[in-house]
Amino acid sequence: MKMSFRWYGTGNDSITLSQIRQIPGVSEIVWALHEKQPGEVWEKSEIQAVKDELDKYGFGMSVVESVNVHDDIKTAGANRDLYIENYKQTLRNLKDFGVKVVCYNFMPVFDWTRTDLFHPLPDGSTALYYEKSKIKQDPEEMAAYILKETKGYTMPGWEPERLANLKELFALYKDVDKEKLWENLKYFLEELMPVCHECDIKMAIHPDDPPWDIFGLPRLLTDESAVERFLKMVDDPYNCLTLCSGSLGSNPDNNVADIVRKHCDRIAFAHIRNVKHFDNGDFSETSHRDCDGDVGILDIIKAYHDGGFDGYIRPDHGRHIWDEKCRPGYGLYDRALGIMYILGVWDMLDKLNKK
Ligand code: DNO
Ligand code: MN
Repeated sequence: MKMSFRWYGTGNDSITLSQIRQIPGVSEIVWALHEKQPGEVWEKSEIQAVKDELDKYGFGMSVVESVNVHDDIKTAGANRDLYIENYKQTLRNLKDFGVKVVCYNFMPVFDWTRTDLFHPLPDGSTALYYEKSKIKQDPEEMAAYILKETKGYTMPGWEPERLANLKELFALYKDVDKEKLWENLKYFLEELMPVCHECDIKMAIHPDDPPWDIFGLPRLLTDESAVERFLKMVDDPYNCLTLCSGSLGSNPDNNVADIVRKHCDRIAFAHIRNVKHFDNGDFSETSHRDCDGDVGILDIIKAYHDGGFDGYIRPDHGRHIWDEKCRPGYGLYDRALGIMYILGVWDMLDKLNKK
């Protein structure tokens, strides 16, 4: 297992690489060229600039999160083949810098969705929160709500520029039902697989978050049967998962540890996050400690350990604690605590196994 930490880049993140270096056990930075639009080629000179920064602190750059997928690829739009060619070129460029895993998602229009980015918890910290009753079925109304509630912060996919074109974005998906979306995902991956083999880069899809349809848009990667369908659909060792315990774990019916036990060899990247469920389907993100949430963090870590997981792992979102001002879910302190929790469990399992 290789421990990593997501970092948004100098000037784009409140956290510095020298701070991250002081968290025990982190060898890799999970990075991206965040200013790139979906469909654009990531140029070698731009990747080199990130490498130069990471090199100063001895960090690897093996995992990219995310190379976002253009809506034309998701909808089989007019320029899909052009954007797939660009994606292939990006993979070839990333290969030269030792990238081994590319995380992406295939959610229509939006990336993850919450109704509150700084929801107060009883201990005085705040966390990302999803309240079903606050989801407005009309996306325009939802966009206005999000812009007001998020107070200048954005969730990925919810950037004001995108929200301004919401009608056009929804129009692109009007004939794309779940089956069509599966077909488009298959087409995309079958095109990429030969390049993944050539470059030794695994494509690792992130599950949908929350793992159910919202705003009438279909979502695919929502439960164990969908994960199985996905892995069989393109049955290739380079077609992998970013298994996010918090995303799948927001649905109480999903048993994430079971998925790890069954598919450990196809998980290239593990996101560890805990979530607390409420009876009405609302959920709150919590600390990584097992008893603070409901996803079964200890079982999940044990399943990775038992499976001999040698991929990349990172704490996913954390709470906002100790008055930290940071990107929603991506502060330094609670994610560092999460790392120490994960490593504590992992080291103990190592030790017990050696006896
Ligand atoms: C939430 C995060 C996501 C993830 C993207 C991947 O769980 O891990 O924002 O980065 O969905 O494309
Ligand atoms: Mn995640």
